Formats: sequence, structure tokens, C-alpha cells
Amino acid sequence: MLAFGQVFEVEGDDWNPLDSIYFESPSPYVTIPEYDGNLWQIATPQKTFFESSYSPDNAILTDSIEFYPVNNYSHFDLNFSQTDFDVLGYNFFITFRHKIDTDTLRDGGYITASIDGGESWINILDFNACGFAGYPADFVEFGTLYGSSDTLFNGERGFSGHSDWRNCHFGWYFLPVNSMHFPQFCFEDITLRFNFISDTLAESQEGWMIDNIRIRSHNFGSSTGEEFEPTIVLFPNPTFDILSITLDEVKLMEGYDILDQQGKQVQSGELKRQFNAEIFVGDLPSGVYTLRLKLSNQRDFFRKFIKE
Ligand SMILES: [Ca+2]
Ligand SMILES: [Ca+2]
Repeated sequence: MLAFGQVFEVEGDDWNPLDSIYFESPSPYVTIPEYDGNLWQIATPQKTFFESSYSPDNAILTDSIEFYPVNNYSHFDLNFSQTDFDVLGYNFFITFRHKIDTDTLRDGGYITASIDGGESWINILDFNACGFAGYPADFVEFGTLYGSSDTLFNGERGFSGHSDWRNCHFGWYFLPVNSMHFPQFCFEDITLRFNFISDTLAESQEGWMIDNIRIRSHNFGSSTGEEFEPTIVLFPNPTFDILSITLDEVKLMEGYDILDQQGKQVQSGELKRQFNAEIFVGDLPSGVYTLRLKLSNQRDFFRKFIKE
């Protein structure tokens, strides 16, 4: 469970946290496909170099006990949509902590992205394509990603070698001019795929471990107030019956809708509350839902939650 006030690091006051994945409870954004040889698992590390997670107790890693085998391909996905994050497509950043132990420039990990539902994938180093109304939504990174010469055995550029916990920080940057209410976005959905590969040569190495994935937007500041981006905490998440909503500043909540995964409205209501509110969701079937939160004099905000 995420706890209120739980802070593991400070990465700059001007980076708004939108959500976090600590791997201590199920996350609606994370998918680990099941197939033979997929090493990724969410677990408590029990290796020599990967002896502990960044935030206790769990991380996502290429097996919690064993060295990685030869000829492996493994992946997991992070799926984000505009119904999760209204800033998606023009001001959207990811940070994570990771540790790696592989055969340098042979085995390792790389991140690809798809904005067409998985039809095509591109290494995020090359993901610099979209623009909006003449303004580029450039991919940016902060010297924490692999570079163009960090080539793995299959020709992909990626992380490899041996390093202790490092931060990785990248995203898409678009300077808002007037308003957050753009008529369209560069992309409405994005999947980030974390790929791990190993070649035919056996090593006794531990692979790749990731923790504390944070989803952020940049706070550009505003005199108009239009770029208000609250931190909205849904708790507990997953929930069995009560979903508590807390804002990081006092705003009048007016109402909410709950949407299922097909986007169909399955519950709605008035709130007329400031700062925090509770919703009974005990009648919903188990699954992943999106809460659309309506705030007075603001656009709607969308957040995902899991009903157990
Ligand atoms: Ca953790
Ligand atoms: Ca190898």
C-alpha cells in the first residue's frame, strides 16, 4: 500500500508527481505478459548484487533468485492513456530507479514505445516525432539514458554492464502557450516497453531491476491558473469498498464519474466537498476503473484505480 506522506527521494520541486509505482501493491499501469522465458517478476530481490529493492520490499526484476539464462527475451509494459493523465502527449515525464548487472554491450535492457496500440515500436532514443500546432513535443532526457553507441548484441541501444542504483529521467516536452485545453494531442495513449535480452554466451549475472517509477509533469507556472495540476491521491488503491480522494490543495469538488475499461460510465455522483471525499465503490465488479473527478472551475481530472 502507498502511505500518505511516504517520500523516498526529492527530485526537484517543479516536477509534479502525477502517480507513482513502488511495486508494493498492484498497479493499473503495469503489465507483465505471461510467456515461457519472461523473466520479469514483481518480488523481493534475493540475489547477491540485487539484494534489496529501492523502496521496500519489492521491485520489478529479471527473476528474484536466479541468474538470467542465455537466449532470453523478456518484457513488461507500462500503459498510459489520456484518460489517466490529461497532460499526456505534451508534458509527460517518467523517472525510475534501476540497477543492472549484465555482459557489457551484449546483454541488457532497452525501452521502446508505441503510440499505435502496439503496431509499431521505436526505441525511445528515436522517439522525437510528434508535434502539435507547430510546436514540437520533443523527447528529452537528462543524461541518464543509454546513448546511441551503447549497442547491445541485437543492435538495439540499451543499458548494460554493472551499476548500482541510478536514476533515469525522460519524457515529452511541450510548452503550453495559453491553455491546457488543447483540441487534440500528440498522442492519446503510449505504451513503454521494458525489454531485456541475452545472447548465446552464459554469464552468472543478475539482469535488470527497476523500482520507484514515477509519472510526472513539469509545472510551468501560470498567472492564469489554467495549468492547475493537483496531486490527486486515491486511497486505498486497490480498494474493496471505500475509495478516498485527497487533493493536495483545497478545491471544491463537484462530482465524479466512474468509467470502466471500455469507457462506459458505471457510477456517478455529486461530491460538494473540499480537499477530500470518500466514495463507496463496493457494488462494482472487480476490475480496473477510471475516476473522472470534476472540480469547480477546472477541467476534469482522470485517475485509475483497481476495485478488488
Ligand atoms: Ca518498491
Ligand atoms: Ca550473455
